[in-house]
Amino acid sequence: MSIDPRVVKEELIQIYPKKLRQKRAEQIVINEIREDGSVPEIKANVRSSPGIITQRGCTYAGCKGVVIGPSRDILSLVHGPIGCSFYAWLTRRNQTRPEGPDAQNFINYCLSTDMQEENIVFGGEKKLKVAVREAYHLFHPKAIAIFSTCPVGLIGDDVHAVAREMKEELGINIFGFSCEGYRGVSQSAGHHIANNGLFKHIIGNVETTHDEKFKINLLGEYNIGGDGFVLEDILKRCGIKQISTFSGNSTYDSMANSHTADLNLIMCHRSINYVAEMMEKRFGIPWMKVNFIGATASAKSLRRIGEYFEDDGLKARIEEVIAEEMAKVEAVRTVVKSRCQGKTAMLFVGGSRAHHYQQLFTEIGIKTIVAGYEFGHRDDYEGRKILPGLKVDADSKNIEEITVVPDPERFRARKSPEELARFQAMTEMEFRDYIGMMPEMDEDTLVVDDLSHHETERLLELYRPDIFCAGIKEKYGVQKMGIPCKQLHSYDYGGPYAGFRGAINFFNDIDRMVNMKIWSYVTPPWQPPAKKLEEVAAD
Ligand code: CFM
Repeated sequence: MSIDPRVVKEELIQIYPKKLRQKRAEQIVINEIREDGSVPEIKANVRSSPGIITQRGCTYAGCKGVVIGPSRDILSLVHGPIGCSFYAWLTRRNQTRPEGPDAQNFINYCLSTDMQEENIVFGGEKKLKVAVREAYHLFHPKAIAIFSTCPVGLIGDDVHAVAREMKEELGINIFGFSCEGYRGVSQSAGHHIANNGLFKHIIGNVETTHDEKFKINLLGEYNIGGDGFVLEDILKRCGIKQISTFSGNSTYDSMANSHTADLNLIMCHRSINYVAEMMEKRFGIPWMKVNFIGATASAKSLRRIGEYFEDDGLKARIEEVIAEEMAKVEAVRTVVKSRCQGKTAMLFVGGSRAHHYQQLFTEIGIKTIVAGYEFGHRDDYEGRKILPGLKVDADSKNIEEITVVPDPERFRARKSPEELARFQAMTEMEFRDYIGMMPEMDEDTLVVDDLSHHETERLLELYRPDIFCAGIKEKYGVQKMGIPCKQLHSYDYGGPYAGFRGAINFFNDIDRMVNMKIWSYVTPPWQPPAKKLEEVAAD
């Protein structure tokens, strides 16, 4: 790539007024890997500026839609105007597989209190109670989660008091979330609020014991497009017992029983690291960052699990599974790579995938030239080592930090301090750590936090990448500029993309997209208009 990233950066921000230009200059960084392994500082997890068309969602989306929603038998009840429910209804492709035809599954439903003007003026608590009772009598769920939308906080309805009262009255677990859309700067605040709720109201409630030897929880895996199903299959074949997943294809009981596992594996660090930290403190379960996006990454993650449990039988089974799967991946990968080698990609997704998917592209020879998160924090970019020096701003202080102490009966250190130190010393382990996206990106690539619409257009014009990865809000604008856009939130209609089988799907889908001729027929808006039919005829 011959374009100087410094010139590009200047080009992206020069149109902005001075103050905004300064702010964006700190959110757009030219990557550099220094000798000590550190990377430049990036400004992240700060409010989007007015006038910017951001990709971000709201706190309610992060709490209800992302973290709690995928669990199938917690009944989600939204306290708010109907739009907050309707537009969030089944739009995230989190799949689930109930145990049988009679098992509870509420994912298809959309329950809302449908607040009206009268409730805004006189309060909505009464209406909320009526809705909770009605939902209970219709579905008899084990648990009901109440989610607050913006007006709830503005008018001061106390969803927590209602939840307590209804829990008493109905005798099931009912809890509320103060996840009003405006609570934080993005959906990231909603993740934290949801994590706190999981910890306070669910984890540790079910005491089933399991005899299996290698018990794990998979955290931050939401079964988008069936990713979770692929991983369940791999783990099972390796002989690893998955107690629960937070929260793809999960049930209330499995999450309530998750404190019986011996290791927490974190897929999406951004959305669930709080639960992992709290579980380690209260129950003594260590956590480890894994990545099952990409075949080599999957193999590496499985081997780390083998290392952690230090069992030769387990390690042997893991190697067998890797060998079997890798053979299938390689057959497709080499063909696809021969067609994709040298192409370029840009990735702008959430708080985790913009990093994870770079691995998959690398495996087929596609280079990521620009990437960024919508709502990642500095540690998602630069790695958790920066955490001790991180200033907590007013927006983050808004969210409750739970003080966690060891559970007097149930705390059990899974590994001794010596064992932990030994793991920590193994650089490959990413034990209680996440190295972040930037250390794994090339020098001189651009890293852009909270990308704006204007910047998207300029980047596309300047670099003309072979593929742009983002979401539905960006997709068609990008494609009208003649560049294919892969949705990395929903996977368009495709997937699964996780694990080995997922990698094969991804390679084939990307191969089709970057090599499809149709894009060369699109006239981008900045080029002269295509000739009209009569002009062509006159030629
Ligand atoms: Fe984690 Fe996610 Fe993501 Fe996320 Fe999301 Fe998502 Fe995402 Mo869309 S939990 S941060 S809030 S990996 S819904 S499954 S794709 S933005 S990169």
